[in-house]
Amino acid sequence: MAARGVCARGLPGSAVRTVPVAGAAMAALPGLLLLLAGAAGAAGPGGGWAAGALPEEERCSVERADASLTLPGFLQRFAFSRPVVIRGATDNTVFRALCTKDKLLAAFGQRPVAVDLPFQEYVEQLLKPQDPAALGSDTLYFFGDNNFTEWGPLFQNYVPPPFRIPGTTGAYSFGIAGSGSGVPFHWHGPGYSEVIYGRKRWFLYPPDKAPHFHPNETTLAWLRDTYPSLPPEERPLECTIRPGEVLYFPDRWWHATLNLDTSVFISTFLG
Ligand SMILES: O=C(O)CCC(=O)C(=O)O
Repeated sequence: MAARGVCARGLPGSAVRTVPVAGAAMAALPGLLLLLAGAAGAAGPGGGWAAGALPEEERCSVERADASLTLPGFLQRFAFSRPVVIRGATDNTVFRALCTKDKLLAAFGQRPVAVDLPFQEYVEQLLKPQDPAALGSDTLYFFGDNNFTEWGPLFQNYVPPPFRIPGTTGAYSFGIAGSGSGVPFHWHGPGYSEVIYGRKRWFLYPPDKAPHFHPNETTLAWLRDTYPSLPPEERPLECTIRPGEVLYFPDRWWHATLNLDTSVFISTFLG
C-alpha cells in the first residue's frame, strides 16, 4: 500500500497542513515493534494519550453494523450509497499496543515529521488542545504523507477493514492530533477511518448537499458558530467513533472530523 495525503479534491488545501515524514530508514524496526507489543496494556486504556473534554453528539445518526456484516451486505447496503460505522470487524489489539505514547516515542521520537521537527517535539510541544480562535490554516495536523520507509513496519501490524470495493486498493494515512483538532469539510473518494486511541466525532453530508462552512474555519469553530443554528433538515449525519469501530464513507461524501481526545487514527482510502 502506498502513502496518500488528505489533500484530495474538495479539500481546501490551505486548511490542513499534512506533514511529510522524511529521513533515514529505520533498520531493525519490525523486531523492535514486535518486542514492544509484548508489553501492551501498561499505558492504560488511553495509551498514555490525553483525554479531552469536548461533548459527543447526542445521538449517532450514522447507521451501525457489527461483525456479522458480509461483503455482499456491505456492497449492497453501504458501499455506494451511505456511511456506516462497523464495530468489531477487525482486531487491532497488536497495532494498538504499538501505538501507545511511550512506544511510538521510543520507536519514532527522533524521526522528522516536518522539516526539522522530530516526532517527539510534535508530541510534546505541539500536540495540545485546539485553540478555538485559531484558523484552519494555522493548525498543524499530523495526518497523511507518512513515509513508508520509516512508518511501514508499524503499518504492517495494522489490520485494515475487511471489505474492499471491487477494483480498488487501500492506501493508509496515519495521524495523531490533539483534542479539539480536526479536518474541515471536504470530499474525495471512498474510505474508512479507525481510531486506535481517543474518540473522533464525524460530520457527514451526501454529495448533493454541500455544507455551510468557511474553508478556513476549524471544525471546532464551525461546531460553535454554525452547527447550533442549523435547522433539523440541514443537520449532518454524525457519529463519534471509538477504538474498535471503523467508519466507512462513500465516494464524494462531504465529511469533517473533530478529535474529542488526543487521537491516534488511521484512514484507509480506497482508490
Ligand atoms: O481523521 C481525520 O481527522 C481526517 C480524516 C479524513 O478527513 C479523511 O479520511 O479523509
